[in-house]
Amino acid sequence: MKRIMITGALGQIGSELTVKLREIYGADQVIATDIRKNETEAALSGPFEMVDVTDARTMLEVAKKYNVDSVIHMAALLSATAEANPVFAWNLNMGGLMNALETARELKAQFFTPSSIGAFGPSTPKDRTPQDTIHRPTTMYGVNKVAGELLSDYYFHKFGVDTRGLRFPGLISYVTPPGGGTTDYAVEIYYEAVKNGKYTSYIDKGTYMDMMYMPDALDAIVQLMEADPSKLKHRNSFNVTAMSFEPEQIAAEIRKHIPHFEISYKVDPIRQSIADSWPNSIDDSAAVEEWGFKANFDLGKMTENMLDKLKQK
Ligand code: VAH
Repeated sequence: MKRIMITGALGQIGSELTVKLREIYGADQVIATDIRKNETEAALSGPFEMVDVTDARTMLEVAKKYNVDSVIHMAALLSATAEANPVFAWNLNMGGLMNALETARELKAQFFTPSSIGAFGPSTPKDRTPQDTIHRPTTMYGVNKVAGELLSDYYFHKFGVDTRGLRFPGLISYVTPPGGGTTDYAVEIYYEAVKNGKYTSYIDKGTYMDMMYMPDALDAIVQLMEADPSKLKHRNSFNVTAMSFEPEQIAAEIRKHIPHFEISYKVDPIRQSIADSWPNSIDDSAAVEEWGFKANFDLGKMTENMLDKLKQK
Protein backbone atom coordinates (compact mmCIF):
# COMPACT_ATOMS: atom_id res chain seq x y z
CA MET A 1 0.00 0.00 0.00
CA LYS A 2 1.44 3.39 -0.92
CA ARG A 3 -1.49 5.78 -1.55
CA ILE A 4 -4.72 4.79 0.11
CA MET A 5 -8.31 5.99 -0.20
CA ILE A 6 -10.55 5.16 2.77
CA THR A 7 -14.35 5.35 2.55
CA GLY A 8 -16.29 5.79 5.80
CA ALA A 9 -13.11 7.38 7.20
CA LEU A 10 -15.04 9.13 10.01
CA GLY A 11 -16.79 5.99 11.25
CA GLN A 12 -16.00 3.77 14.25
CA ILE A 13 -13.09 1.90 12.58
CA GLY A 14 -12.31 4.42 9.84
CA SER A 15 -11.57 7.32 12.17
CA GLU A 16 -8.83 5.42 13.99
CA LEU A 17 -7.60 3.56 10.92
CA THR A 18 -7.10 6.84 9.03
CA VAL A 19 -4.87 8.23 11.81
CA LYS A 20 -2.88 4.98 12.06
CA LEU A 21 -2.33 4.68 8.30
CA ARG A 22 -1.15 8.32 8.16
CA GLU A 23 1.39 7.53 10.89
CA ILE A 24 2.68 4.56 8.88
CA TYR A 25 2.48 5.76 5.25
CA GLY A 26 2.53 9.56 5.64
CA ALA A 27 -0.40 11.96 6.04
CA ASP A 28 -0.55 12.98 2.38
CA GLN A 29 -0.66 9.33 1.25
CA VAL A 30 -3.98 8.62 2.98
CA ILE A 31 -7.10 10.21 1.48
CA ALA A 32 -9.95 10.16 3.98
CA THR A 33 -13.45 10.26 2.50
CA ASP A 34 -16.87 10.27 4.07
CA ILE A 35 -20.41 11.48 3.37
CA ARG A 36 -19.95 14.26 5.93
CA LYS A 37 -17.05 16.20 7.41
CA ASN A 38 -16.29 16.91 11.07
CA GLU A 39 -13.49 18.41 13.14
CA THR A 40 -11.86 15.13 14.20
CA GLU A 41 -8.20 14.25 13.68
CA ALA A 42 -9.14 11.86 10.85
CA ALA A 43 -10.77 14.70 8.93
CA LEU A 44 -8.12 17.32 9.63
CA SER A 45 -4.77 15.47 9.63
CA GLY A 46 -4.51 14.97 5.85
CA PRO A 47 -6.41 15.02 2.52
CA PHE A 48 -10.19 14.78 2.94
CA GLU A 49 -12.91 14.49 0.25
CA MET A 50 -16.69 14.27 0.56
CA VAL A 51 -17.73 10.94 -0.99
CA ASP A 52 -21.15 9.31 -0.82
CA VAL A 53 -20.29 5.66 -1.59
CA THR A 54 -23.55 5.25 -3.52
CA ASP A 55 -22.18 7.85 -6.02
CA ALA A 56 -19.87 5.78 -8.25
CA ARG A 57 -18.73 8.70 -10.41
CA THR A 58 -17.50 10.86 -7.54
CA MET A 59 -15.76 7.92 -5.86
CA LEU A 60 -13.88 7.08 -9.07
CA GLU A 61 -13.04 10.76 -9.69
CA VAL A 62 -11.50 11.12 -6.21
CA ALA A 63 -9.54 7.87 -6.57
CA LYS A 64 -8.15 9.04 -9.94
CA LYS A 65 -7.42 12.56 -8.62
CA TYR A 66 -5.05 11.07 -6.03
CA ASN A 67 -4.01 8.07 -8.17
CA VAL A 68 -4.56 5.68 -5.25
CA ASP A 69 -3.12 2.15 -5.26
CA SER A 70 -5.30 0.88 -2.39
CA VAL A 71 -9.00 1.20 -1.60
CA ILE A 72 -10.11 0.53 1.98
CA HIS A 73 -13.91 0.43 2.00
CA MET A 74 -15.32 0.97 5.51
CA ALA A 75 -18.61 2.76 4.82
CA ALA A 76 -21.57 0.57 5.79
CA LEU A 77 -24.54 0.33 8.15
CA LEU A 78 -24.02 -1.98 11.15
CA SER A 79 -26.34 -4.78 12.23
CA ALA A 80 -29.03 -3.11 14.35
CA THR A 81 -29.42 -0.10 12.04
CA ALA A 82 -29.49 -2.38 8.99
CA GLU A 83 -32.18 -4.54 10.61
CA ALA A 84 -34.34 -1.43 11.18
CA ASN A 85 -33.86 -0.24 7.56
CA PRO A 86 -33.24 -3.39 5.47
CA VAL A 87 -33.87 -1.96 1.98
CA PHE A 88 -31.75 1.15 2.66
CA ALA A 89 -29.07 -1.10 4.18
CA TRP A 90 -28.97 -3.33 1.07
CA ASN A 91 -28.67 -0.33 -1.25
CA LEU A 92 -25.97 1.39 0.82
CA ASN A 93 -23.98 -1.69 1.88
CA MET A 94 -24.08 -3.52 -1.47
CA GLY A 95 -24.22 -0.49 -3.79
CA GLY A 96 -21.33 1.11 -1.95
CA LEU A 97 -19.31 -2.10 -2.02
CA MET A 98 -19.86 -2.60 -5.76
CA ASN A 99 -18.76 1.00 -6.46
CA ALA A 100 -15.64 0.54 -4.31
CA LEU A 101 -14.75 -2.76 -6.04
CA GLU A 102 -15.26 -1.17 -9.46
CA THR A 103 -13.02 1.74 -8.43
CA ALA A 104 -10.30 -0.72 -7.33
CA ARG A 105 -10.68 -2.67 -10.59
CA GLU A 106 -10.38 0.49 -12.76
CA LEU A 107 -7.27 1.67 -10.90
CA LYS A 108 -5.76 -1.82 -10.50
CA ALA A 109 -5.71 -1.04 -6.76
CA GLN A 110 -5.48 -3.39 -3.78
CA PHE A 111 -8.79 -3.68 -1.89
CA PHE A 112 -9.94 -4.22 1.72
CA THR A 113 -13.39 -4.30 3.25
CA PRO A 114 -14.43 -5.79 6.62
CA SER A 115 -16.79 -8.70 7.03
CA SER A 116 -18.05 -9.74 10.45
CA ILE A 117 -19.03 -12.58 12.74
CA GLY A 118 -22.44 -11.36 11.59
CA ALA A 119 -21.78 -13.36 8.39
CA PHE A 120 -22.66 -16.53 10.36
CA GLY A 121 -26.19 -17.62 11.28
CA PRO A 122 -28.11 -19.94 13.64
CA SER A 123 -27.22 -23.09 11.61
CA THR A 124 -23.48 -22.33 11.79
CA PRO A 125 -21.50 -24.33 14.42
CA LYS A 126 -21.56 -21.94 17.40
CA ASP A 127 -18.36 -22.83 19.26
CA ARG A 128 -14.95 -22.36 17.64
CA THR A 129 -16.78 -21.53 14.40
CA PRO A 130 -14.53 -22.73 11.53
CA GLN A 131 -13.06 -20.50 8.78
CA ASP A 132 -14.97 -22.53 6.13
CA THR A 133 -18.50 -23.39 7.23
CA ILE A 134 -22.24 -22.80 6.74
CA HIS A 135 -23.33 -19.17 6.19
CA ARG A 136 -27.11 -18.74 6.53
CA PRO A 137 -27.36 -15.42 8.45
CA THR A 138 -30.85 -14.28 9.43
CA THR A 139 -30.09 -10.52 9.45
CA MET A 140 -29.86 -8.06 6.56
CA TYR A 141 -26.38 -7.14 7.84
CA GLY A 142 -25.34 -10.80 7.68
CA VAL A 143 -26.80 -11.18 4.18
CA ASN A 144 -24.80 -8.09 3.15
CA LYS A 145 -21.61 -9.49 4.70
CA VAL A 146 -21.89 -12.92 3.03
CA ALA A 147 -22.77 -11.32 -0.32
CA GLY A 148 -19.88 -8.91 0.17
CA GLU A 149 -17.42 -11.75 0.85
CA LEU A 150 -18.59 -13.58 -2.29
CA LEU A 151 -18.45 -10.40 -4.41
CA SER A 152 -14.92 -9.61 -3.19
CA ASP A 153 -13.77 -13.18 -3.98
CA TYR A 154 -15.43 -12.82 -7.42
CA TYR A 155 -13.45 -9.64 -8.16
CA PHE A 156 -10.27 -11.52 -7.24
CA HIS A 157 -10.97 -14.59 -9.41
CA LYS A 158 -12.67 -12.78 -12.32
CA PHE A 159 -10.70 -9.50 -12.56
CA GLY A 160 -7.54 -10.19 -10.55
CA VAL A 161 -8.30 -7.44 -8.01
CA ASP A 162 -6.18 -8.09 -4.89
CA THR A 163 -9.15 -8.19 -2.50
CA ARG A 164 -8.68 -9.05 1.19
CA GLY A 165 -11.04 -9.01 4.17
CA LEU A 166 -11.47 -9.79 7.87
CA ARG A 167 -14.50 -11.14 9.73
CA PHE A 168 -14.32 -8.77 12.69
CA PRO A 169 -15.86 -9.56 16.07
CA GLY A 170 -17.34 -6.74 18.14
CA LEU A 171 -14.80 -3.91 18.23
CA ILE A 172 -14.19 -1.89 21.35
CA SER A 173 -12.66 1.59 21.34
CA TYR A 174 -12.44 4.70 23.53
CA VAL A 175 -12.04 7.07 20.55
CA THR A 176 -15.21 6.99 18.44
CA PRO A 177 -18.42 5.80 20.08
CA PRO A 178 -20.00 3.14 17.82
CA GLY A 179 -23.33 3.54 16.14
CA GLY A 180 -25.98 0.96 15.41
CA GLY A 181 -24.21 -2.26 16.31
CA THR A 182 -25.28 -5.21 18.45
CA THR A 183 -21.95 -5.61 20.25
CA ASP A 184 -21.90 -1.93 21.24
CA TYR A 185 -23.04 -2.81 24.78
CA ALA A 186 -19.39 -3.81 25.35
CA VAL A 187 -18.34 -0.23 24.53
CA GLU A 188 -21.18 1.60 26.29
CA ILE A 189 -20.53 -0.35 29.52
CA TYR A 190 -17.09 1.24 29.90
CA TYR A 191 -18.37 4.79 29.28
CA GLU A 192 -21.22 4.25 31.78
CA ALA A 193 -18.91 2.62 34.34
CA VAL A 194 -16.67 5.70 34.36
CA LYS A 195 -19.57 8.21 34.27
CA ASN A 196 -22.19 6.57 36.52
CA GLY A 197 -20.68 3.44 38.08
CA LYS A 198 -23.49 1.32 36.63
CA TYR A 199 -24.85 0.07 33.30
CA THR A 200 -28.12 -1.43 32.07
CA SER A 201 -27.26 -3.95 29.35
CA TYR A 202 -29.56 -4.55 26.38
CA ILE A 203 -27.83 -7.91 25.82
CA ASP A 204 -28.72 -10.62 28.35
CA LYS A 205 -26.29 -12.30 30.74
CA GLY A 206 -24.85 -15.52 29.36
CA THR A 207 -24.74 -14.18 25.79
CA TYR A 208 -21.23 -14.93 24.53
CA MET A 209 -19.81 -12.99 21.55
CA ASP A 210 -16.34 -12.58 20.12
CA MET A 211 -14.72 -9.21 20.79
CA MET A 212 -11.49 -7.36 20.00
CA TYR A 213 -9.83 -4.15 21.17
CA MET A 214 -9.54 -1.59 18.35
CA PRO A 215 -5.69 -1.44 18.33
CA ASP A 216 -5.62 -5.18 17.49
CA ALA A 217 -8.19 -4.67 14.72
CA LEU A 218 -6.16 -1.86 13.14
CA ASP A 219 -2.93 -3.91 13.32
CA ALA A 220 -4.73 -6.85 11.69
CA ILE A 221 -5.86 -4.73 8.71
CA VAL A 222 -2.33 -3.44 8.04
CA GLN A 223 -0.76 -6.89 8.59
CA LEU A 224 -3.22 -8.58 6.20
CA MET A 225 -2.80 -5.89 3.53
CA GLU A 226 1.00 -6.18 3.72
CA ALA A 227 0.96 -10.01 3.81
CA ASP A 228 2.67 -12.05 1.06
CA PRO A 229 -0.19 -12.86 -1.35
CA SER A 230 1.38 -16.23 -2.23
CA LYS A 231 0.73 -17.35 1.38
CA LEU A 232 -3.01 -16.54 1.28
CA LYS A 233 -5.26 -19.59 0.80
CA HIS A 234 -8.24 -17.46 1.87
CA ARG A 235 -9.04 -13.84 1.08
CA ASN A 236 -12.61 -12.84 1.90
CA SER A 237 -12.74 -13.08 4.71
CA PHE A 238 -10.53 -14.29 7.55
CA ASN A 239 -11.98 -15.10 10.99
CA VAL A 240 -10.14 -12.99 13.57
CA THR A 241 -10.85 -12.68 17.30
CA ALA A 242 -9.15 -11.79 20.60
CA MET A 243 -11.64 -12.91 23.24
CA SER A 244 -15.18 -14.16 23.81
CA PHE A 245 -17.16 -13.03 26.82
CA GLU A 246 -20.68 -12.46 28.17
CA PRO A 247 -21.87 -9.30 30.04
CA GLU A 248 -21.27 -10.69 33.56
CA GLN A 249 -17.61 -11.33 32.71
CA ILE A 250 -16.89 -7.81 31.47
CA ALA A 251 -18.74 -6.43 34.53
CA ALA A 252 -16.54 -8.54 36.86
CA GLU A 253 -13.41 -7.25 35.09
CA ILE A 254 -14.61 -3.63 35.46
CA ARG A 255 -15.23 -4.22 39.19
CA LYS A 256 -11.54 -4.96 39.63
CA HIS A 257 -11.03 -1.23 38.88
CA ILE A 258 -14.40 0.25 39.97
CA PRO A 259 -15.45 -1.98 42.92
CA HIS A 260 -18.95 -0.56 43.28
CA PHE A 261 -19.82 -1.01 39.58
CA GLU A 262 -23.26 -2.57 39.04
CA ILE A 263 -24.75 -4.15 35.91
CA SER A 264 -28.48 -4.63 35.35
CA TYR A 265 -30.45 -5.88 32.33
CA LYS A 266 -33.19 -4.51 30.07
CA VAL A 267 -32.95 -6.85 27.11
CA ASP A 268 -33.65 -5.43 23.64
CA PRO A 269 -35.38 -8.34 21.86
CA ILE A 270 -34.16 -7.27 18.40
CA ARG A 271 -30.48 -6.94 19.27
CA GLN A 272 -30.71 -10.01 21.53
CA SER A 273 -32.07 -12.07 18.64
CA ILE A 274 -29.24 -10.80 16.42
CA ALA A 275 -26.65 -11.73 19.08
CA ASP A 276 -28.26 -15.16 19.59
CA SER A 277 -27.87 -15.88 15.85
CA TRP A 278 -24.10 -15.25 15.98
CA PRO A 279 -21.31 -17.62 17.19
CA ASN A 280 -20.22 -17.91 20.81
CA SER A 281 -16.59 -18.10 19.67
CA ILE A 282 -14.80 -18.37 16.32
CA ASP A 283 -11.65 -20.22 15.20
CA ASP A 284 -9.02 -17.84 13.77
CA SER A 285 -6.34 -20.49 13.00
CA ALA A 286 -6.40 -19.72 9.24
CA ALA A 287 -5.40 -16.08 9.91
CA VAL A 288 -2.66 -17.25 12.29
CA GLU A 289 -1.27 -19.78 9.78
CA GLU A 290 -1.57 -17.73 6.56
CA TRP A 291 -0.38 -14.26 7.71
CA GLY A 292 0.65 -14.53 11.39
CA PHE A 293 -2.36 -12.86 13.05
CA LYS A 294 -1.94 -12.31 16.80
CA ALA A 295 -4.11 -10.25 19.14
CA ASN A 296 -2.32 -8.46 22.01
CA PHE A 297 -5.25 -7.43 24.22
CA ASP A 298 -7.30 -9.83 26.31
CA LEU A 299 -10.28 -8.79 28.48
CA GLY A 300 -8.08 -7.82 31.43
CA LYS A 301 -5.59 -5.73 29.46
CA MET A 302 -8.34 -4.09 27.37
CA THR A 303 -10.40 -3.16 30.44
CA GLU A 304 -7.41 -1.59 32.18
CA ASN A 305 -6.56 0.45 29.06
CA MET A 306 -10.16 1.45 28.22
CA LEU A 307 -10.93 2.69 31.75
CA ASP A 308 -7.61 4.52 31.95
CA LYS A 309 -8.19 6.32 28.62
CA LEU A 310 -11.85 7.10 29.37
CA LYS A 311 -10.96 8.58 32.77
CA GLN A 312 -8.45 10.86 30.97
CA LYS A 313 -11.12 11.75 28.39
C1 VAH B 1 -22.27 -4.85 14.94
N1 VAH B 1 -20.12 -4.06 15.77
O1 VAH B 1 -22.56 -5.05 16.11
C2 VAH B 1 -20.77 -4.64 14.61
C3 VAH B 1 -20.11 -5.94 14.29
C4 VAH B 1 -19.70 -8.29 15.02
C5 VAH B 1 -20.46 -7.05 15.26
O2 VAH B 1 -20.32 -6.35 13.00
O3 VAH B 1 -23.08 -4.81 14.05
